Amino acid sequence: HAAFHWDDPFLLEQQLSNDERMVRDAAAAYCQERLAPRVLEAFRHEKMDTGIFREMGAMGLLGPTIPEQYGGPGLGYVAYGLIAREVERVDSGYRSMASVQSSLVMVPIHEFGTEAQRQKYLPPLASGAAIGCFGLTEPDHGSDPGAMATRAHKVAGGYRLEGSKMWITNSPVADLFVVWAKEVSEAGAVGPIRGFVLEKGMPGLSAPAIHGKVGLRTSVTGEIVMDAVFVPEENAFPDVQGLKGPFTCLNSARYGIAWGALGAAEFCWHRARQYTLERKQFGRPLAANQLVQKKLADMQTEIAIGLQACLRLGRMKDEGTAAVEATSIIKRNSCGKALDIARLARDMMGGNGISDEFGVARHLVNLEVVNTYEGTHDVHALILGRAITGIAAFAN
Ligand code: TGC
Ligand code: FAD
Repeated sequence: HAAFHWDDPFLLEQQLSNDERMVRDAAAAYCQERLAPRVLEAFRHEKMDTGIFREMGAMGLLGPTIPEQYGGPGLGYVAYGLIAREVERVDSGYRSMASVQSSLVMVPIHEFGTEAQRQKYLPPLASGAAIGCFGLTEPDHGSDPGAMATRAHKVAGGYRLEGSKMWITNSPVADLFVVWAKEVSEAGAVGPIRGFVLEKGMPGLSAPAIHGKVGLRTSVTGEIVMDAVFVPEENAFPDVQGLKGPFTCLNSARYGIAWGALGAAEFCWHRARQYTLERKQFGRPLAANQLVQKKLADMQTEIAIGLQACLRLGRMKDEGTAAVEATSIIKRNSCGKALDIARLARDMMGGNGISDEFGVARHLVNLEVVNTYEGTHDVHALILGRAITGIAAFAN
């Protein structure tokens, strides 16, 4: 009968195309050879290396789904997910840097930008010469971005942006800022949410860093402060209006996170397996204990099933059959399960599990963030609850 592969029980490997495997292998080699050796110091000292964008760009890891004419590699969504899994196997902060650039900055410029915006901004973003960030969340509006207070006042030749964004990945090092704001007409009427591309150096624009994060310390996070920033008309997305704009970007980023979080979970599971095989207590390996084996089996089950769901949604996205709610299922499931797995692995490694040198505690605190951003675990439950019942539990 067929052999059982403990680390790939449903033979995910066989369900990938040759091209997808090649992309995955190249991403894995880069992540293990170049990112893994830097992660401990970067995490300890909150050091974010902007050179990583250029390295990733040179490897074709930024904007994986963006067509070649704009500098991207023009890959499918499964390849994109496989890249996210390899990057996050090393650290969620590195995956964050890449997913913001790819899904939250390049996707909206490609989908909603003018041809001039695509040609100007996408090639430097794909190569990593330019760094992008995405400003939706505000100090007083996180899960409910529709209530945002940032305003784009229509003025001659463009808009005057006023407001501030909070918890913005990459903002302190960003060259380009995709910012969402409610348009206000010259008569003072508040209109729909619009998207704008701001450039570093515009008068009135600043992006102070937020320090003291206990997780995601390899990725820099900041505010975006807009004090009467003039943004010319040519920097506005011409047609997209309402939450559809930012949510279209989130559909792509949340999907990548679902793969990525399981990459982090796989790291923790493999580490706990290795550790409990090597560590002896009471005269035998920890892995010889039933309680330990049950935990390893629970981890295997959640990871194997979760990855199959990610692969399925990737194929649906490539075919054009993916409803947005399906992304909520896997974003919520992958993040919640990865967090549980990291906690279990941390516990199985005893005191050493607390040391940052073993990587598991780092993944654990990172995954607390990943479970919160891009829609919290509970907000995704409410999105699904609305789809199941027809009743929006978060609405007034
Ligand atoms: P709702 O009534 O649901 O929708 C308003 C309009 O938006 C459309 N829409 C979508 N369009 C495309 N894709 C989606 N997923 C969409 N979801 C909604 C919808 O069709 C509607 O369009 P229209 O034309 O009818 O107006 O709006 P709501 O205000 O009731 O939504 C509530 C809720 C909870 C679903 C939503 O606000 C939500 O998802 N909140 C979570 C906020 C969030 O995810 N923030 C993420 C910030 S970015 C980030 O965290 C980056 S971290 C990245 C990293 O470092 O890796
Ligand atoms: P809140 O919305 O205040 O939620 C607090 C708690 O209340 C959560 O448990 C939530 O589930 C719960 N809750 C909220 N509403 C309801 C409800 N109706 N019913 C039941 N429970 C509810 N944003 C960006 O725009 N761009 C970025 O690049 C970005 N990067 C980030 C990086 C980091 C490190 C972090 C921590 C956040 C980042 N975010 C970013 C912001 C992130 O998306 C928000 O933190 C997230 O959407 C939650 O919003 P909030 O923090 O305001 O929490």
